[in-house]
Amino acid sequence: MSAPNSSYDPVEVTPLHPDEVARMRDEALSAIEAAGDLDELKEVRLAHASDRSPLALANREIGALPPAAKADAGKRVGGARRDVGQALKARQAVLENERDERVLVEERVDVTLPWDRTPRGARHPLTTVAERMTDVFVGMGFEVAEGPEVEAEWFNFDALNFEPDHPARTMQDTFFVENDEGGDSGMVMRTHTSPVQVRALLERELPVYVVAPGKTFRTDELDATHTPVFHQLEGLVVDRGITLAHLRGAIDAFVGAVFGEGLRTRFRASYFPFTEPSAEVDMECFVCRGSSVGNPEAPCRTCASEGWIEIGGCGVVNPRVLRAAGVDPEEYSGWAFGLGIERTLMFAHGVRDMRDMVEGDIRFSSAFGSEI
Ligand code: FA5
Repeated sequence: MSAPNSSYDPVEVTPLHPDEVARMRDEALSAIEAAGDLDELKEVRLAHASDRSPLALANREIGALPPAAKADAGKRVGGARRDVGQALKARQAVLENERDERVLVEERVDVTLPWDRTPRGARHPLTTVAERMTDVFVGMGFEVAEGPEVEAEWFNFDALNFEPDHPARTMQDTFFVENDEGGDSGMVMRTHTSPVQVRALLERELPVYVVAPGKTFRTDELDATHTPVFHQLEGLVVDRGITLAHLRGAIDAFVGAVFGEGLRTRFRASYFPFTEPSAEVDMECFVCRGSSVGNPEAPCRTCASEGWIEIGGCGVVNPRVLRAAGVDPEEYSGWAFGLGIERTLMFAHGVRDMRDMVEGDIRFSSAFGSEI
């Protein structure tokens, strides 16, 4: 191995010549100063401060110098690289600052601009009325029960004491559900919420105090007072010592809460296979309070001058229904009611035509406010 070349002059090594080092440094500093944004500065950093930059390559030459020359050359190149590093750092800070200020201006959000240009939706009044009706009974201690809309014929009819030839089972009233082969599936679109009575009795411990709001289906034509898809609120109480007087009290409380205090109610004898005795529930017309009856001078559109408005059906639960649900009618008795929710909405808010409720015109819902 030969001895180090002691006559080696670093000044003669071109990249280490003071003028050359100064030139590389000045070139780097002016490139840094000229960088207009952070991307350009990144390019400059690569060109003048990376491992392949002229100053880095010059630095490598120092290793081959004789020891005596290393310190001087190292100081020169190291000083130049330090100047470049500091200049890069300073320029980086300036450019980042400029970028932040630009972003603040370009991405400015004017919080004073109107934010609700899209009209707010409104819940359908049927939903809010159904909830209000339900709440009245929940306030009295009732629980909310549910059942399926596609219901077994047994729950919809048989368990409720509908004879196999009952007219309500025929195609005029009921949407029957076909099986995959197009035959009888034993399922129907429930024609009322009364099947929930049987489900509640089978699923719950006695006593039972439940209300069941829900969708029901009948093959009725859509007209001003009927729709094929409508809603009912079912009520059921089964306990010891229950009488019609309790039913009357619950209905009066409901009418008072939804239509106004002090309105009278009456039961008109009727027939449902699942209640005995059965009745239609009427309430006093809350518009004319009966003053239009026999008074052609002041007719009432709400009750057609009859003084009374029908709001649903009710009755004492037929012992056959209790037996079908495994309840001993000797020990327990009960009553049930079914109120039409569309009818309640019509009367409570003066909606004249049921078709308005189903056509989905947002202006109809909006008229009731955006109650949520
Ligand atoms: C029934 O559906 C019985 N399940 C009610 C019942 C329950 C009686 C518990 C006894 C005990 P009805 O078919 O009368 O009864 O219907 C009850 C209410 O539903 C009607 O008063 C009416 O408000 C509403 N309703 C019936 N058919 C339609 C229809 N096509 N469109 C809108 N509302 C209807």
